[in-house]
Amino acid sequence: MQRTLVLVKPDGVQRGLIGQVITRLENRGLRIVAAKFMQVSRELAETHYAIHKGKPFYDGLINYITSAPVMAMVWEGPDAVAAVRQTMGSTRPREAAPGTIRHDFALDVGRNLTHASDSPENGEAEIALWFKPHELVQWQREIDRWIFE
Ligand code: D4T
Repeated sequence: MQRTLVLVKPDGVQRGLIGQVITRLENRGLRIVAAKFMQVSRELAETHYAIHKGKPFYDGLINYITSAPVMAMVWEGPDAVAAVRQTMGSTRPREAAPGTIRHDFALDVGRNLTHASDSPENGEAEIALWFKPHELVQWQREIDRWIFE
């Protein structure tokens, strides 16, 4: 079972889309492992987006993610990283496939609603950055055997 970090970014929270994002991930069959509603510090934002430091959009990205609260979550499932990114759609919402969250709810890359880890390794690193081990809940759903082969 693979795990991935999901953020509903400030625009998603302000627009009342937390529930829609959770519903789509639940509908897909993914299982929630952790969630917290939080204001992102500059320090956390800069660590999370360290790879983008120096890029033209970096300052805007840090200001955006720290501008209002986010919903941070961990989800798991088979190939969860790829599955969640598929459900989110392309980083640039106007290139995202119809039916994906970013296609259906967004237009601009700087207001693309969600974040999802882009590899299993980054997923584990991001989960460790955003959550303490005791915040991750290990559990089974009654319905798991009808979703996980
Ligand atoms: P996140 O990390 O937010 O899930 O986005 P992606 O993983 O889908 O895409 P990314 O790391 O390439 O970009 C991180 C973040 O930067 C914003 N961004 C990106 C931007 O504002 N302008 C740009 O040109 C790019 C490439 C959007 C997402």
